[in-house]
Amino acid sequence: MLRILYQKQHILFFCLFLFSTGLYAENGNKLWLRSETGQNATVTANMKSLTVEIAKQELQSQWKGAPVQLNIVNNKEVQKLGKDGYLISGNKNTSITIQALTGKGLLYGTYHLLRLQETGKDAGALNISESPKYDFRLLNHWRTVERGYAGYSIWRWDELPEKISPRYKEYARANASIGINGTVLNNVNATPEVLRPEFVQKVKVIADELRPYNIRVYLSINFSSPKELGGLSDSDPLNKNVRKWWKDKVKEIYGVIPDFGGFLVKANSEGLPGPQDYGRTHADGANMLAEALEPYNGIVMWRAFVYNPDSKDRAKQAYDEFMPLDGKFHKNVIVQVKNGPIDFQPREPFTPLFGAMKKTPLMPELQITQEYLGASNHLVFLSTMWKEFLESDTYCTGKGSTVAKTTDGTIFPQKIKAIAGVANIGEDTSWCGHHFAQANWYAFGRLAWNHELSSETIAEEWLRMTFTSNTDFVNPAKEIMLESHEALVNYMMPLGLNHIFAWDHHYGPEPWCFIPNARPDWLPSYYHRADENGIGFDRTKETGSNAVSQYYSPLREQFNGLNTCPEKFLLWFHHAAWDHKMENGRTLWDEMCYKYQKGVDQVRDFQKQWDRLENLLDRQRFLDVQYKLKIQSRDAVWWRDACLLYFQTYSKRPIPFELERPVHDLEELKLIKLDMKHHN
Ligand code: BDP
Repeated sequence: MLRILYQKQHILFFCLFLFSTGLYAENGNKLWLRSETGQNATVTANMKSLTVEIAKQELQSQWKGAPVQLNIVNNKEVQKLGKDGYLISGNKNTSITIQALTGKGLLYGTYHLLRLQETGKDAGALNISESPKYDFRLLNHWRTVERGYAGYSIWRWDELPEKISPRYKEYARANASIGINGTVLNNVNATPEVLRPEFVQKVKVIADELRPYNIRVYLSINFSSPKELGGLSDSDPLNKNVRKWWKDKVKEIYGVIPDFGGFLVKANSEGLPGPQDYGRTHADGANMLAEALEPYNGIVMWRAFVYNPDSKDRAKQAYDEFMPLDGKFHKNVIVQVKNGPIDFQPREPFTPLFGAMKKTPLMPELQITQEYLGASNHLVFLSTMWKEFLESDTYCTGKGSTVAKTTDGTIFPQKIKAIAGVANIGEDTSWCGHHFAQANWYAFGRLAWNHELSSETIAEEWLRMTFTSNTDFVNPAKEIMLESHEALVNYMMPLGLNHIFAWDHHYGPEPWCFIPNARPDWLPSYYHRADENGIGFDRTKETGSNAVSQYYSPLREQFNGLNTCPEKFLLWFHHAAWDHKMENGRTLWDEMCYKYQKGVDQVRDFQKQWDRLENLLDRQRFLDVQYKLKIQSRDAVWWRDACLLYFQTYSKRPIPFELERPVHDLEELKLIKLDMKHHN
């Protein structure tokens, strides 16, 4: 006995030793789900299904309170909450009941209860009633790795259908825990190959893995598939053979995957085929697919990411192409629109289609992966950016018509209510390549469920679940997160600047980039328009592209006026003079210098704040984040120097003398060529 005790003590000391020396590996693999109790909580359910079983197991292994009863019920109260909604009542010290219309509702309620426990909010009487704002809460996976910076795709297509990676289930669980219920498995730049029967078999295996967690699978399709794969003479949406090909294909898919979700389509965009190749419209194309999917309740998500090299203003094109089609789409079509009119830039005003298309449901497409926001190297919490977008007032039905309300059914009666996020998930042990990038996956799910949650709440939840509830850690870490997006905007593209990245990758600065014969709209100068007089893209009514007219009053007047335009969008809408007077009295040039410097200072502060937290978290994650912050800090200086030194060749003004001086030479910076292949 003594010996055993002695041994036990040894083990204990050994564990403590590992912990204190940091050998105990915390590699981020567990995400925000790390609350095993080692006990077996009492959980009963009034129904059996795979999904309810999962709910039971989650509670049994993690719940620390009184017995939980899971009940599927069918009364008015739960009916109001829809198929995904739930009620939680009771008290952690006596008993708890979760009620829902379906097993999915019980599963979501279960994760809610566990979240309350993990964040220390499960005390007292519980009386919770929840239902999601969007019915379709989807991740989009972009091919194997394109624009994902966390290693290879988690979908191991080569090994499927024979071999099933354990990560599929872990992925499903993580998503279910934050309410995500759909996933588009392949890139929007889709090859026709994905519709081959062999590929559909692979998709089936993933669908089977995800289904118990209430996650449906979808595919991106290539519009030319009937021609490329089916051997037809064309893929014209009005050709009856083409229509039949799609009907047959859809039937075949549903024969294998009965709850298949539908198609995501990128057409006539960046060189991909589409209905316009045959003189048809986006609506012709989308409706053809919608008809094929309708008998099975499948949906079409048709993307509005379109721009032509000859367009005078890329930012206007989606509106110009899609507005005339309003009301012409089938009822199971939803148009998927990026948050901003250009392309997931550090900051953009919202795409003016939101609120403008009144008879067609729109779904926001957000980007969780940080394609233009420092990839997996920079700590940037995207919730604040997404909230800024979702809370933007479109004024489509007067004050208060926010983007969120134009898409979640509040303003327009709409059959499909959906939101998508381009995933940042890869094979990396930490899933996302940066521990804090997990927070963006988490935040997307939470906002898709309830866009009214504050970024602060989301950050706090995530920190407590992922690291510790110790407020000495949580509060400063939260401060960093909440400030991080603005910091990135400052050191990369303040005041409405955008798309001044290096050629062929979207990581470092190259505002000077010039490639002979390149599409003008793929060059930074198209966006910044810097010259001796000033900088910025003139989108005003009088002298510019008049993109402002795509917004409702009073926004359009506000954006149109040089002195009424919010300064964060100044250079988005105006070509402003270098000496333009800013609100604080500085000239535009000086203010730009101040902003870049501020961004650098903010990241340096993040470093300081992070180092202070050293003893409050595990060693491995502390060091990982510390290392990434160093990169971010160096990158911020790189951005500041590159942009200021280059724009200075036009402004011909000094960097205000009280500010730090550049530490690089422009010529030296021009020589940097990053190989982003290894990032991809
Ligand atoms: C751009 C990406 C490109 C995507 C495209 C899209 O660079 O990889 O294919 O968006 O959204 O941001 O279709």
